[in-house]
Amino acid sequence: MTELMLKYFRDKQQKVQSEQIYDTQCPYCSMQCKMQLIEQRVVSRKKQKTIGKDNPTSQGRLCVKGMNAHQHALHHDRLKQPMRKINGEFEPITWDEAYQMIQEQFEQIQKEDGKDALSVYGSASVTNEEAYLLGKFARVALETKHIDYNGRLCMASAATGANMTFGLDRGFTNTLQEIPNTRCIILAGTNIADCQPTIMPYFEKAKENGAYIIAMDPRETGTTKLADLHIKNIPGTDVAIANGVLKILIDLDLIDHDFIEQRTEDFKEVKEYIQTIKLDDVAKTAGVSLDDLYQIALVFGREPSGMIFTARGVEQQINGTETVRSFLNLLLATGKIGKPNSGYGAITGQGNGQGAREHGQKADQLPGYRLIENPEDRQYIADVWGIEEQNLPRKGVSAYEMFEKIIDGDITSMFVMCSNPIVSNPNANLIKKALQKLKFLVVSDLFLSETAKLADLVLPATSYLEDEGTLTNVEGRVMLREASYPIQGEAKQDWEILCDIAQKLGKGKYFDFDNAEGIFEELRIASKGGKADYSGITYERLRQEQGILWPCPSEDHAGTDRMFEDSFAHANGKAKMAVISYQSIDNKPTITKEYPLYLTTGRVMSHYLTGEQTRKSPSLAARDFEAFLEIHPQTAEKYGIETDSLVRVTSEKGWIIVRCKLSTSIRKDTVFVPFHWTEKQNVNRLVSDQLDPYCRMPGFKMSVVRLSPVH
Ligand SMILES: Nc1nc2c(c(=O)[nH]1)N[C@H]1C(S)=C(S)[C@@H](COP(=O)(O)OP(=O)(O)OC[C@H]3O[C@@H](n4cnc5c(=O)[nH]c(N)nc54)[C@H](O)[C@@H]3O)O[C@H]1N2
Ligand SMILES: Nc1nc2c(c(=O)[nH]1)N[C@H]1C(S)=C(S)[C@@H](COP(=O)(O)OP(=O)(O)OC[C@H]3O[C@@H](n4cnc5c(=O)[nH]c(N)nc54)[C@H](O)[C@@H]3O)O[C@H]1N2
Ligand code: SF4
Ligand SMILES: [Mo]
Repeated sequence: MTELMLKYFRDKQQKVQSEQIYDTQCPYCSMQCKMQLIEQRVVSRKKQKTIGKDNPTSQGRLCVKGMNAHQHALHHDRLKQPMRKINGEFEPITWDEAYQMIQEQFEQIQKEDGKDALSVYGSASVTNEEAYLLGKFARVALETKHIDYNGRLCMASAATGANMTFGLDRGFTNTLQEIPNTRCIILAGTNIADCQPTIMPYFEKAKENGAYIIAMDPRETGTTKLADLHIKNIPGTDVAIANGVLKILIDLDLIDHDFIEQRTEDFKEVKEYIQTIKLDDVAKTAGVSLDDLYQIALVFGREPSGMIFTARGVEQQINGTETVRSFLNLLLATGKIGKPNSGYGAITGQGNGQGAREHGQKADQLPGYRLIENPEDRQYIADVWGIEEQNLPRKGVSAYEMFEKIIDGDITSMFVMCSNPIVSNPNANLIKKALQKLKFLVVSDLFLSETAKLADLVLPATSYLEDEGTLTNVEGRVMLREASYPIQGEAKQDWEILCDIAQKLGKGKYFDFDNAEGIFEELRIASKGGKADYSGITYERLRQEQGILWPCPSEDHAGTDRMFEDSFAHANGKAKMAVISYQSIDNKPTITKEYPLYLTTGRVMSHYLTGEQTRKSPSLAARDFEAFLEIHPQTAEKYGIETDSLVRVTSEKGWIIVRCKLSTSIRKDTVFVPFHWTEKQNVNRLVSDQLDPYCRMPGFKMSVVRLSPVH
């Protein structure tokens, strides 16, 4: 070998030796793409990049957010020590001091204001183990009924709609592998192209195979571009469309009589109501054409298979539950569920949007999708936890309602884990007031978020790179996220923080865990026999089988790829259709002279939720560095608004100032603002406090506003 060759091999070997590979999973959306962080040490500097890793769901693909996720996780702004606020300034303290402070404050508040004065606000971005433990922490360590989580703002209406209709809620009733073979797809209020980009090839393949795709959205998006038919309806009118389509299906006898007879109930009442509605009125209400309604009905009714997907566009409405149910009526009437290539998907949002809604973070819920007001469920979980059933608190209130309770003085302290409610809740001005009013606010986060800034105590949590655990993806597939990256500073895993606090409060024996797997072993038992049964799943199986779809009731059970093949989950095995009126929706916002435009809100590809993480990532922030208002050029002209100028947007609840982006892709009566920015750009200052009566979901997708130029 020549000296030159030797040098080449020496260099190569050195490079390999200084290259570390960490297996992980994207911290963002519900696709939970598997990926690897590759870290190279070049002289004394570290260089990182993230690449995709093969798996059954994302098949090695990554979107721009996943590729750049390490930029926020390794950002120098990461919290590295607990911090206490003294005279308005944060100062670092030790964990022991932090725990001491929590103990003193919590005990004092319990004494002064009662146990239910403590509250817990959780998240669907944490692992199943942490979501499970947080529910137990609230009920067993703090003994409060007040716990809810950010998923209330996300999946609540889809979950309630599916539970009411099918008796069970798993986001997608099938596997993604079936999508390419379906013949007709309705995408209602979902922008998968920007929000779950790595899912797109399944739909593109379906289209290649000849499927007819219908998208409903007041705006043109990457997703509507894929569609054969784009229904550009007025925000909040999707029930009218679903009802109109059902009327045509019934009138033209494009329904599946056998399926309706054998597998559903209440069709008769639905038919009676539907026969009273007028298609002209439906079309006018929704701002769409009769031809479009016929086209949807003819294709969906005639094709042998079909799927309906909904997401937040139709779900984040004050009639979100009913909207979901009106679409499920279409599936049931045409018998397009419980068989190959047909089914329903409520496209999950957050990384663990599915799992975190099953194991007890919700105000009315216990692990395994059990109910806190059901005597048998209470007894079962009390036994698993080793407490008396009568000591298990009762049902609390939803996420936004906890803030109302703070204003009322019923709640005086809050523990927030992995959420930024001041940016993500409706009526953000009230949220700020509420958080400021608390006697003691503790926030565990990666960064000093806008919410954390208001805290009395901030706890540094670990990121996805450092925190092992399971998450349940968009398919209902439980996946194990490996995490071996060295923990930064003194940050701790969220589950470890909960165990430590419980210990300090004298409840250590209920929280005696050394690792995430130990918590998962208890979760398996707690979910056994419940609707979301994880009892057959083990870490070892997850490693070998690359994820398992629940329910999985025993270790020799393969998991459940397709739901409802033989029966639905209600006691009589039937699905319940529902009479859903589009005409009388209480308190529905309507445009007036004072507020002449509809406002809808949502996302852009490069940012995630409240932006706390993606705004830290230079590659992502560079793509969209400020909020904007998408507005039709003719509407802009009407209100004297020039392109790229600043505009004040005002609703009954507040105002914001954002820059205008003129675009013909949006309806003329509607404007759109993404919600990834804070303070004066926080669009949730405009969103009202009305909630869906069934699931307490806010109406993020429809407000009414007026615009004025800022000079
Ligand atoms: N890039 C990115 N991806 C994400 C997220 C993110 O923040 N950024 N968040 C994740 C999470 S938690 C979630 S929940 C999902 C959300 O995923 P989506 O629900 O797909 O996202 P949104 O942008 O909120 O809303 C989808 C579409 O609904 C439309 N829409 C608004 N009002 C209406 C209406 O009344 N009717 C109809 N038919 N459509 C309407 C909007 O114009 C928008 O294009 O995305 C996940 N993925
Ligand atoms: N107007 C409007 N508002 C909306 C929506 C909308 O469409 N329009 N969508 C709603 C939806 S669907 C959702 S899901 C909510 C989301 O709302 P939020 O939950 O408030 O959003 P995030 O930005 O995910 O907040 C997560 C916080 O936790 C931190 N964090 C990240 N990982 C970890 C971790 O592992 N541990 C800890 N302790 N902290 C961590 C992040 O830095 C961040 O500050 O917003 C809702 N709000
Ligand atoms: S944001 Fe979603 S689609 Fe993009 S890499 Fe992460 S998990 Fe995958
Ligand atoms: Mo979400």
